[in-house]
Amino acid sequence: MLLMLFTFIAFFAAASPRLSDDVHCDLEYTALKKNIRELENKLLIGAWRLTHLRAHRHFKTPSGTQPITKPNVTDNEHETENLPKLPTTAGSIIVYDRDCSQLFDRLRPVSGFYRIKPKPSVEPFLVYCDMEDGGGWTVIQKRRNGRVDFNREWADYKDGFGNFKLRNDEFWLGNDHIHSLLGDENLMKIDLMDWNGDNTFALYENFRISDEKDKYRLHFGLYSGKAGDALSGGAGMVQQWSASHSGMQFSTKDQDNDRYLQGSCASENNGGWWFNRCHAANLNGKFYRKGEYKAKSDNGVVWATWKGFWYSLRHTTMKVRPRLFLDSLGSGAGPEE
Ligand SMILES: [Ca+2]
Repeated sequence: MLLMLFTFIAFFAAASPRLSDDVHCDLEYTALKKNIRELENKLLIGAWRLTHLRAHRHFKTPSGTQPITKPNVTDNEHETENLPKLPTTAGSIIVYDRDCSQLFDRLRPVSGFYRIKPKPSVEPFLVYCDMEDGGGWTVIQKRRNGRVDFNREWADYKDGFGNFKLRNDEFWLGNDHIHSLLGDENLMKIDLMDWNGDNTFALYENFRISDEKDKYRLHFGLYSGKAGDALSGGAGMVQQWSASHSGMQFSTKDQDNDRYLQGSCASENNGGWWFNRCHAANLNGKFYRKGEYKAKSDNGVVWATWKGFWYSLRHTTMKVRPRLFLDSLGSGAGPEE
């Protein structure tokens, strides 16, 4: 019995350093692999951003003053072919961020266009990340200058349209992309600017849309902010009955899913939106180059609780990030009870 015990102890003493060496080695190998993957990611994103900046002439040569410019290239002629595409093949070392908030947490990059992959089943796609205003915002809609026509059909609103290269490019991210991006616990911020340069905003908790089968029906939670709760249709019960966007399906000029039986809100209002009968907010409306406008219907870029139905806004941004984003950074509020 003693002999057996002795043999066992001797065996264990001989084997255990080996075992712990192996485990240690494995751990080191895994950590090293993770480090390499992170560095490779940083390098690729850095190289991509550099080329992106250079292509848009914000890049300065090391000698200092002369930005790199290309002859005969205007802002409207985008140079997508020069931008290296981040790899999208399965098994590639690139691990895409879920959204701009995750990218912000990881790398603190500047605002710009980045590829994200909100869900494993979704192909990566390009989004504008607003890394200011607290950072980590994924932008789903932007109006700036009226260069992009928003009076489009279902397929365009489904897939997304506009330009995805310059800081002030206008776009709709696409209902499929928006659907894949919006989890339950998010915060949607809508930034608005009028033609005097005055700004305001609206915040909605848990903004989300259903999938195409349900015509991208709109859901949102609590409102806060200064622009007024136009998505709920305004102050009065009557307005809310006809203009609340809560629970409405998406409509475009070729797919009328609104509650206006006599006609098509999307056709009258020149854009795709979650129309009721018809709206108190339509950020995809027609872009007028002054604030106040006259037309047969209130078809401007409208946020009625701020400027009324007959004022078309100059800048709009719809952007989203996880609701608990600030807490993950350490907002100073301490842990939730
Ligand atoms: Ca209708």
